Amino acid sequence: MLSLALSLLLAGEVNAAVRQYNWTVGWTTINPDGRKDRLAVAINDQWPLPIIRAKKGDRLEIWVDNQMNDPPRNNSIHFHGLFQNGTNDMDGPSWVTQCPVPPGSSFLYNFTVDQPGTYWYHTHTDALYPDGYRQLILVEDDDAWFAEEVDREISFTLTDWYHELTQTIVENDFMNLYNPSGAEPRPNANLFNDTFNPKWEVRPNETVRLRLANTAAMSHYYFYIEDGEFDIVEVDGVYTEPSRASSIFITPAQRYSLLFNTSGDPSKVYRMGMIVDSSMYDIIPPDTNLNATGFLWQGEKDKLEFPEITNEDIYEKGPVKVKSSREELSKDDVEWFDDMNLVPYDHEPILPPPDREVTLEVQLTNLRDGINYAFFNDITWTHAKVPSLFTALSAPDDDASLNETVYGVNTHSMVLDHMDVVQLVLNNNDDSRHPFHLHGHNFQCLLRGPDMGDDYTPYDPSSESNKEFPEIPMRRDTLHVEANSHFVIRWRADNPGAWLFHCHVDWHLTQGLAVEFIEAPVQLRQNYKVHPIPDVNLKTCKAANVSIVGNAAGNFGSDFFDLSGMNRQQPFLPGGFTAKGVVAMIFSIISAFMGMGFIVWYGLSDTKISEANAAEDVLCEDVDPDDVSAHLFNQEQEVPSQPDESQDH
Ligand SMILES: *[C@@H]1O[C@H](CO)[C@@H](O)[C@H](O)[C@H]1NC(C)=O
Ligand SMILES: *[C@@H]1O[C@H](CO)[C@@H](O)[C@H](O)[C@H]1NC(C)=O
Ligand SMILES: *[C@@H]1O[C@H](CO)[C@@H](O)[C@H](O)[C@H]1NC(C)=O
Ligand SMILES: *[C@@H]1O[C@H](CO)[C@@H](O)[C@H](O)[C@H]1NC(C)=O
Ligand SMILES: *[C@@H]1O[C@H](CO)[C@@H](O)[C@H](O)[C@H]1NC(C)=O
Ligand SMILES: *[C@@H]1O[C@H](CO)[C@@H](O)[C@H](O)[C@H]1NC(C)=O
Ligand SMILES: *[C@@H]1O[C@H](CO)[C@@H](O)[C@H](O)[C@H]1NC(C)=O
Ligand SMILES: [Cu+2]
Repeated sequence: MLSLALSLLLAGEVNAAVRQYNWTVGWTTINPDGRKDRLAVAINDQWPLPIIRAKKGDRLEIWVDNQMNDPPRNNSIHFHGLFQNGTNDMDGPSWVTQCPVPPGSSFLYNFTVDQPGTYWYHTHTDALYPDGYRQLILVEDDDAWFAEEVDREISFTLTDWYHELTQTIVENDFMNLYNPSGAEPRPNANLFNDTFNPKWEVRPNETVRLRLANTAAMSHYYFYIEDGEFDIVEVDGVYTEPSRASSIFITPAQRYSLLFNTSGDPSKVYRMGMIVDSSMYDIIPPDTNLNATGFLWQGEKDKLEFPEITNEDIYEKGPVKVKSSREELSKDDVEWFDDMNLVPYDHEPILPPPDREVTLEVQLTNLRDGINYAFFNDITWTHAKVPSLFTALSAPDDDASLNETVYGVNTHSMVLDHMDVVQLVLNNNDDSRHPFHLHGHNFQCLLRGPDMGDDYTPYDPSSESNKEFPEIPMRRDTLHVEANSHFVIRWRADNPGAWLFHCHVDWHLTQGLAVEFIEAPVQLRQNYKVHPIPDVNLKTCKAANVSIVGNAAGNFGSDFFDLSGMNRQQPFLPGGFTAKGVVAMIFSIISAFMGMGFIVWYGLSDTKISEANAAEDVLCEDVDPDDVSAHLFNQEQEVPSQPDESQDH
C-alpha cells in the first residue's frame, strides 16, 4: 500500500508538508469492464492507481521503483498541468527532461506543488499510459473563491479501455503496413471512474463540487447531469467565473470542476451521463459502449433504483438534440458549453502582442516505409539520443545552448527567449479533432475556429471572419482544435525548461505529433548550477545506456555542433506520390498476393472508414508485410510511380 508520511517543513509555510510516497510500479491482472482479464500497470499492486492528494504548497517526494519486468517497459511519470517551475527535470517525458528508466531502476520525483486544482499523473514513456498507468492529482486550496460554498467533493475519471497491451496494439494493429491510413485503434470500452455505474452518496440541499478528468487514450466525451445544470468553476487548474452549463465537452487530458446543487427532495437519484464523441472513431466498434452512467443519490439506497441511461434518455434529457443511430451521431447534433467563453477568475488580461510567432500545421500522412505518421510542418517527432534538457545543460557555452541546431532536426525544437510573449497558431490539416497540451504552462486561448468539415482552413489574420481576441482570454493547459480548422494561443516564456507541446491522443503522440520548446536555456543553465539534477536520477541514464551530455546526436566537446548520427524520421515519399496513392498501392499489392485479381482499391474515396474496412477485409496471415514493403519501397531506385486514382481499373 501507499505509504504517506507527513511532516511539517520547518522553514516553509505553516501548513506546507512533505508528502512521501514509495511506489513500486509493476503488472497486475484486472478486468474493469468485466469482459477480459488483462495485464495493467499497478502501483504497489494497486489498481486503480492511488489518487495523489496534496495542499497547495506541499512538497511531493515520490520514489518510483520500476518493476515492470515481464513484459519489460521503461518508465517515467508526468504530473500533468503542474508547471515544474525550477524543476524541469521532474516533468517526466523521456528524452525531453529525463532518461527512460529501465526495469530494475528507481527515480525520485521531488517537487513543490504550488498550483491548486485538478490534475492527473500518467507515464510519459512510449505508449504506456493506456495500460492503466494514470490517475488523479487533487490539490486542495482553502482559499479557492468557492471553498465556502462547497459541502462535498466527488472526484472521478472518464476513460477508454483496451483489451490488449498498448505496445502490442501499436506493433500489430496501428503503426504498420497494414494500417496505411493510420486508423486509430478503437477502444473496447469506455469507463466511468474506471468502472461501470459508480454511485456516490450526496445529501439534499448541498453544493457538490464534481472534479473530473478525462484520462483516455483517445476518446472525447460529452458530460451532463440529467435534468440538471451546474456551474463550471475550474478548467485545468484555472479558477473561472461561474459559468452555467448543462453539458460540457471534455477531451483527453482536460479537467473540470463543476458546482452542482442537489435538490431538497429527500430521496433522489441523479444520473450523470458520459457520451463518446464517436466522430473520433473511424469505425464504430460493435461491442464498445458509447455511453456510460454514474449516479449521485440521496435518501435510502436500498429503496432507490439505478437504471443506466438509454438512447431515449440521451435524446430527451441529455445534450443530444438530433435523434439518430449511434453510428450517425454527429458532433453537430450535440450541445456543449464552449470553453472559449470561460473567464478566468483572476481576470488576467490578454498578453501583449507576441515577440515570437510560431505556426504549426498538423498533418497525418505516410512516409517511405508505408507507415502513417503525424507531422507538425513536415516533421514527425523522433526523440534525441540525449534528453534535450541535458543538451541545454551540457552545451559548452550559453550561445551553443541557444542554437536550435544542437537539439536536432527531428525533435522539432524551438528556442524561446526568456520572457518573450509567444503566440502559437495551430492549423489542423486533418478532418478530426485533436487536443493539444503544452507542458510547463497554462496558455491564453485567443481563438478557435469552427469545424470546417472537409475544407482545410488555416488561420488568416487578415480575414474578416476572424473575430477580435478576447480581453480576458480563457486559460488552460489542453485545448482542442476542430476538424480542418485552427486555434491561436499565447503564453509568456517565464518558465525556463525543455517543454513538450503535443497532441494528447496517445496514438497521435506515438505517430510523432509533438514539438519541443527550449525555453530560456541561459536562465535554465543558471538555475541548474544552483540546483543540480539529483545524482540518483542521473544514474538511471547509465542503466539505460543513455549519455547525459551532448547534443541530440550524443556528440559533445568540440563536436557539439556535429549532428552526424542523430535520429531521423523515415524519408518522404517520392515527389508526387501521395499518401492516398500509398494506401491504394498497398492494398493492390496485398490483393495481388492473395490472388484477389486486380486492384479494386484505386477508385476508393479517401474516407478512412472504407480504407480501414478494406484493410480488415484483406488482412491475411499468408501475406508477409516484408514482402509487401519490399515490393513498395526497398528498391531505392525503382520507386513505384503515382497510381492514377481517378482511373477505374
Ligand atoms: C529502454 O530504453 C533504452 C534506451 O533507449 C533502450 O535501449 C531499451 O531497449 C528500452 N527498454 C525497453 C524495455 O523498452
Ligand atoms: C527534495 O528536494 C529538496 C529541495 O531541494 C531537498 O531539500 C530534499 O532533500 C529533497 N529530497 C530528497 C529525498 O532528496
Ligand atoms: C472512484 O475511483 C476511486 C479511485 O479509484 C475510488 O477510490 C473510488 O472508490 C471510486 N468511486 C466509485 C463510486 O466508484
Ligand atoms: C431543502 O431546502 C428547502 C428550502 O430551503 C427546505 O424547504 C427543505 O426542507 C430542505 N430539505 C431538506 C431535506 O433539508
Ligand atoms: C448508449 O448506450 C446504449 C447501450 O450500450 C446503446 O444502445 C445506445 O446506442 C448508446 N447511445 C449512443 C447515442 O451512443
Ligand atoms: C548555429 O550553429 C550552426 C553550426 O555551427 C551555425 O551555422 C549557425 O549559424 C548557428 N546559428 C545561430 C543562430 O547562431
Ligand atoms: C516561474 O517562476 C518565476 C519566478 O521564480 C515566475 O516569474 C514565473 O511567472 C513562473 N512561471 C510559471 C509558468 O509558473
Ligand atoms: Cu491528435
